[in-house]
Amino acid sequence: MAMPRLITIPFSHYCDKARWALDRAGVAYVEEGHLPMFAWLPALRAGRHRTVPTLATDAGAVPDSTEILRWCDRHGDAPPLFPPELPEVAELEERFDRRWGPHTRRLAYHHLLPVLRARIGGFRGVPPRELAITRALAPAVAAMMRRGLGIDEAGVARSTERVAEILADVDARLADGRRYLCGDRFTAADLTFAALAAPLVHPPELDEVMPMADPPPGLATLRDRVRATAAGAFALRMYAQHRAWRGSHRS
Ligand SMILES: N[C@@H](CCC(=O)N[C@@H](CS)C(=O)NCC(=O)O)C(=O)O
Repeated sequence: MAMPRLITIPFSHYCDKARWALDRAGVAYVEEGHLPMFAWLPALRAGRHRTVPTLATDAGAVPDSTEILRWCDRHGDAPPLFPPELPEVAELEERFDRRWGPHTRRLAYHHLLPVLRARIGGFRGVPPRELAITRALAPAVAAMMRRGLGIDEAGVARSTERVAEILADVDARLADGRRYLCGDRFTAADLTFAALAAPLVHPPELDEVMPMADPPPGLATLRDRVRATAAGAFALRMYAQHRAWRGSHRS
């Protein structure tokens, strides 16, 4: 069997969700990183979706992060991310995918796009040509991303509300002292919540793929506010305790 190929935008939180599951499952894979928009073609070529992550395998493409987690349960050697006896895990995972990930991303890009040109660089594994083109066309790229991600006043206000809502839900869930969102073991719910929190909590484990040592001031303030919640601290703890890097992308 040829080694699976994971097509990514290296700093995308949905991509780290997939990479985390593959690393945890002990699956060897090669990562092929691209910048936003440049990832469309390779993703479409591998599967029929233009979004990343897309996992290209001998048996076909797995073009969605949740499907990649399920693929890891079938092909990996770690305890299942979706234990059959915990149907609640799939519900929570789906909720975080739809109501958390898009909003953490929108708020982070809202702060990052105005300084896009200065932030392009240091992404391991991205073709230098894509970096050069994105840097040269930074204002146009930022405008396209703003349109694509709905980054305007109304969008930012809606995402601010959604983020507060999910943080409050997760705070409430953790209030009884449980170690994980669905009880006493790590599942897809924990992995998905933490990975999709990354644009706002900046886990140090992602320094190489999502360099955030020096975020713009507005994002630093937001990061500090989110880290101060029980849910934000929980996301950082999931990274610290469960994010072992193993894939062949770590050259
Ligand atoms: N539901 C998808 C969402 C993935 C997603 O939104 N990927 C973004 C990068 S963070 C993407 O590829 N966007 C490109 C596009 O929408 O054209 C998943 O879970 O894999």
